[in-house]
Amino acid sequence: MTDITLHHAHQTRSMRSLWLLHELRVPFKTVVHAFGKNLRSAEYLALNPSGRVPALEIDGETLFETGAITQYLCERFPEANMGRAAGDPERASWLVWVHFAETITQHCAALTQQHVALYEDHMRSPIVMKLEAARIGKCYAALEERLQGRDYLLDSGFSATDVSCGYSVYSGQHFTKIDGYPLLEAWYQRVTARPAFQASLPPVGERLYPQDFFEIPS
Ligand SMILES: N[C@@H](CCC(=O)N[C@@H](CS)C(=O)NCC(=O)O)C(=O)O
Repeated sequence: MTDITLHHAHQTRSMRSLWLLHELRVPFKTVVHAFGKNLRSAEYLALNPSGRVPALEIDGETLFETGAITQYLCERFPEANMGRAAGDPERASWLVWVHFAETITQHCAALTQQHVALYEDHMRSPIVMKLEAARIGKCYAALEERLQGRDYLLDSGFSATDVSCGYSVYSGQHFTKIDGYPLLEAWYQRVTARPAFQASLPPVGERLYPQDFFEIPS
């Protein structure tokens, strides 16, 4: 049996890998880290040299970067049909939407920094907040466009693209609402109703984000 350990912090990008592991229905262990200085310990830096989550240990190898973890796991466990292998007609689209997820999340990360890490009002920049929120909006518009005539990001149905971007929209919703994007909203309801997504949510009282939505100052 494959030995898999995911290093995770609640509501962070590692939720993307956690959700995918649940979709793949493979046995794995989870080590939950507090989102803080322990990610800079020598022990953790040996797993992920930038001190970030996730890190994935699998049969003696250690991976970091959610995009790489997604590709690796989908190739390793093809039975769940989460990936589209080289040669598949949807391979290019699969790669694009798996990695587009990070374009969205870089803005979420900037906003998380502003709202969660820079907790004193005078440390925050309303200009940065507005800019980053508007840039998430552009990404939502791209997803809305892609979802024209589709229930999922690929024509062939649910895949790791929906997991990767689904997590991004989950984190983006703390800063920018999706109600102006009807297809995106319907897709988000569809993908987050999945038991694998529900199983990747934090337990009550263990959230990274202290609230559901952060208003951007006007
Ligand atoms: N591109 C990386 C980004 C990983 C990343 O930045 N993770 C954040 C959580 S969302 C983190 O661990 N931040 C901790 C820190 O910056 O100290 C990936 O997709 O895995």
